[in-house]
Amino acid sequence: MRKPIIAGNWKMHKTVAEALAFARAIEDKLPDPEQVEAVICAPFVTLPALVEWAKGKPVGIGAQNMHFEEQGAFTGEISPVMLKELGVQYVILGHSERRQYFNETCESVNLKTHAAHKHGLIPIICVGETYEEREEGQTKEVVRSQVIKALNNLTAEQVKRSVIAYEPVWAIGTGQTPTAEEAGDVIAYIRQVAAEQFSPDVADAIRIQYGGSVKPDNIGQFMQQADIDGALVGGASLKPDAFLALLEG
Ligand code: G2H
Repeated sequence: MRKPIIAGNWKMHKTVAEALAFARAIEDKLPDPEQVEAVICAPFVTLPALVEWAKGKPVGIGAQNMHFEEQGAFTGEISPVMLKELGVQYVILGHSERRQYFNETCESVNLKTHAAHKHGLIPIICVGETYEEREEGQTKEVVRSQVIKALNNLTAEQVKRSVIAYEPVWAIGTGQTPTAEEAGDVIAYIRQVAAEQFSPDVADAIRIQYGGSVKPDNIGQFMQQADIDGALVGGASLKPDAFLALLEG
């Protein structure tokens, strides 16, 4: 049985003070970690305070990006070693905003995925088609290519510990979503790709989230799909009550 994983992606929102105010508002209401894995992926500068706050609480803390090198002349970058030292457990890789605005490629996502596993971080690997690709009927082809490249040369055990987030680019922050059935169909296809690339056993184990305009009032329909193991949520994860409602599914 795959445990659902609900991750908030705060993007470039919240100062340290705002992050801690959010944390205090949810800390007594977090759900049973046996039922759902709760994760907050926050801006780098808030991570030390959030990791400290989260100690002993049923919530994990993640970053939203990192470099694949351990150190070096990469001005402005953060390495997996630095995240690990802080006690960060997860890292979002290949979010479409990074692919679109910061030249993230399938190759760099693969290097980062290897680096995450080397340092014991759980990668949340984002894939998804643009509006034009969907209109041209290329969704599965695009997603297949992104998944195969991201997981290239990982071990079966590493893939099993990875999380994939299927986020159609046209659904991000727009209020538009595919139907739950459409999202479930693409996610079942991603599982099939993982079975071909690795094994049915690996495909059964890897958790695959849906992301893109998920809100408390639509998460339930996505979670009812057999192949959807959770959600990566942006805007709706910024308010404590909404985040708690998302964790309830
Ligand atoms: C997609 C998602 C979070 P939102 O980027 O990863 O954002 O829920 O605001 O569409």
